[in-house]
Amino acid sequence: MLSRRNFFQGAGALTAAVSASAVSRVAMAGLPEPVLQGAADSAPPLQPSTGRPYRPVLTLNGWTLPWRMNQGVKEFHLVAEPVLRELAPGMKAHLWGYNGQSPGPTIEVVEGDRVRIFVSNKLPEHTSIHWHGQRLPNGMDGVSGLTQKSIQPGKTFVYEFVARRPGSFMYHPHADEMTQMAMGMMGLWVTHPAPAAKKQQGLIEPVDRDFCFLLNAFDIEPGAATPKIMTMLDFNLWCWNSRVFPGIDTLNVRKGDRVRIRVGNLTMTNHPIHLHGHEFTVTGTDGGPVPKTARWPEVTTDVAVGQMRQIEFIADEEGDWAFHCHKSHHTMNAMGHGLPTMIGVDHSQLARQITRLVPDYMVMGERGMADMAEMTMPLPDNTLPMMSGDGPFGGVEMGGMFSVLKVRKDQKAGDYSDPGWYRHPPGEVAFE
Ligand SMILES: [Cu+2]
Repeated sequence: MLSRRNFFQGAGALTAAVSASAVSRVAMAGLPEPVLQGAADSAPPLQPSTGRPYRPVLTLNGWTLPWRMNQGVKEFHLVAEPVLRELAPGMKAHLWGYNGQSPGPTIEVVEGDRVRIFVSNKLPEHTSIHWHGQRLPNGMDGVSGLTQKSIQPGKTFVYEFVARRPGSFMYHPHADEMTQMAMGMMGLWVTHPAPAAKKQQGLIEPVDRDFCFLLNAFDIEPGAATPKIMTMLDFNLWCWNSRVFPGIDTLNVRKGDRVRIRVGNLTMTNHPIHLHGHEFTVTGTDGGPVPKTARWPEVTTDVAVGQMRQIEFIADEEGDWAFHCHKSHHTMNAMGHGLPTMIGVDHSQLARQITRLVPDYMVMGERGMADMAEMTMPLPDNTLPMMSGDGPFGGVEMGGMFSVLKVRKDQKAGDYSDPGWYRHPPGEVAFE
C-alpha cells in the first residue's frame, strides 16, 4: 500500500500553486525519500528492519512512517500537504495532513534513539510541528514564533532530539493551529521502552496487541468536502483517525491476549471512551507510565483535550464487543441539533395539511429517531447517513466514534485481520 512518488514533481506543482520558493533540488537530494500512503486502511504493524528491535503498534486506519538509519540517527521525512481522505466509504474530505493522509503516519522509535525529522511544507501557508509530550531541547519544541521561525511554503526544516522518555505521544502544528488542526494535521508518536531500561520494567509490559488512534473531529456541510475551520464546538463528524463508523476498522484480537490501546485527543471536547465486556486499567498517559499503585479498573475512561490515555486489559471474553465514545451525539454522523422533540406529538392532522402543499412530506421523530437509520431519503453527494452500519442482527444505528473489539479463540497470534461476525453459541443470545 505504501507508495513512493517523485517528490520533485510534487514540489514543482506546489511552486505553481502557491508561488512559493521551490524546494531546492540540491537540498532535497540528501533527504530521505518521502514515503506516502494512498489508502485509509489499517496498515499491518511495521516490523523494524533497522535500528533496535521493538514490538510495533497497529495504527487504526493508519500506518507507521518508515525511516532510514544515517550514522546511528533515525531519519524520518514528513511532508505537510493537502490530502484527500476517505472518512468512510461514500465520503471523501479535502483535508490537510502528512505524507498523503490525515492523520499523518505514526512515528515509532525506541527510548534513547537519536531522531532527525525533516519536515517539508507543501501547504499554501507556513507551519511547524510540536512534538507533544516529549522531553527535548527547547528550540526543537516546534512553537512557531516562540521557539523557531515558522516553516514557509516550499521550505524544509530539521528537528533533531533524543527520544528520552518511553510512552505514547502526539504531534501537531503550532502555527495557525486553529486552521491546521481543524483541517486534520496531527499524528501519533510511540516511543517503545529500551529493553535495558530497568526502571520502566513492570510499568510498561509487553503486550500481544498494541493499537493506537487519535480522536479528531470535522465540521463538513452535507454535500461539501472541506471542513469549516471556524467551528469551535458543534462538529458533525466525530472521528477516530479521520474515520467514522462504519469506516473504522475493528480491533481484532485472540482470546487471552494482553491488549493495549493508546488514545489521544486533539478535538475541542472530551471523549469518555467505553469498552464493553471487559475491564481495563489506564497504564499510562502522555506524562508516562502510571505507577501500579495508582491504577484501578474502569470500563470508561475520559480523554480530555490534549491528553493521551493508554489502556490495557486481557481480552478473555469471546465476542463482538462495542468500543465507542459514550457521548451519544459522538456516535452519529452529520446531523442537525436544532430539531424539536416529536415523541408523543400526534401531528397526523398537521401532516395531512402539509402533504397537500408538499406531497413528499415525511412525518419523522414521532416514535423516536430510529427510523432515521433505515431512511431512504436521498442524501446530497459525498454525505454519510446519520446512523448506519449493518450487523449480523440488523442495523447498528451508529456513526462517528464507534468500532468493535473482536475477540476470537481461533485468531492466530499476531493476526490483526478481521475474523467476520461472532457466531454465538446456542442459547447465548437474547431472545424474544
Ligand atoms: Cu466523544
